[in-house]
Amino acid sequence: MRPSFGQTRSDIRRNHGLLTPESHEWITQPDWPGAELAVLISPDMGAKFAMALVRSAQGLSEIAPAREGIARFLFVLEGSIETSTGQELQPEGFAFLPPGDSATLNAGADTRFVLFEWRFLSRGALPAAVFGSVAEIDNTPLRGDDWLMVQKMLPTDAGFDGEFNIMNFHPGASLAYVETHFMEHGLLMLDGGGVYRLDDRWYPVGAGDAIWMGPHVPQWFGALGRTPSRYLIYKNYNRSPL
Ligand code: UGY
Ligand code: MN
Repeated sequence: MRPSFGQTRSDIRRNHGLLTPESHEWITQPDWPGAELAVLISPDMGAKFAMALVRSAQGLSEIAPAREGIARFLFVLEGSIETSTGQELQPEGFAFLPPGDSATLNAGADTRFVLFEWRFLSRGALPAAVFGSVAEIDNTPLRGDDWLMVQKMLPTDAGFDGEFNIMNFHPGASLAYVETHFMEHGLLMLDGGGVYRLDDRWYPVGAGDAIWMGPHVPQWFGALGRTPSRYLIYKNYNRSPL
């Protein structure tokens, strides 16, 4: 598609959005010196969380913790991030930082990562920070189907108010049914591609595309091609609808 003719695959609707690379708007922010951010999902569109791509050519130093009450999840795409608490994240490394976590962030040159931020819903004691790497996380079949494997990056206990998973699709695999649920999603395609059904639309998607799925939006994915497809997906889990 030729962006120069005013076209894009990005499509923002009432209850979902597809955000494709050719329409990213890279901005600077006063509290992110050295970084450029493409904020793909934000409460302005109806979401209850924010999701951004962050890139830094020359590296980042001492990025301040999130604002009061806000949790962060970071997922490294390229380069490296180091926290002031001594954790180092390489590509496919991730960090969950609960509200109040005092770690500052540093990044090496040519780093790209995904940043999620949301107002944390605590049930008593806040969970501790979590650090890990996708390669170390168990891959388990979803509903017994080993063509669709899930890696859960965060512990599943009730102290967490959301989950961050990697969904791994064998070529030709699909979600078993069209899901509708009150929980939201923020998604980044990591590899491969296929067709994503959102509400009453079917979108061709590939690596680098991001999706917002609002509450109750009918959703389904079918993986196409000869290589596996993978996506990173957030879900505001462990919540009551009321
Ligand atoms: O966990 C989920 O709700 C997930 N299966 N949804 C999705 O991939 N769109
Ligand atoms: Mn879902």
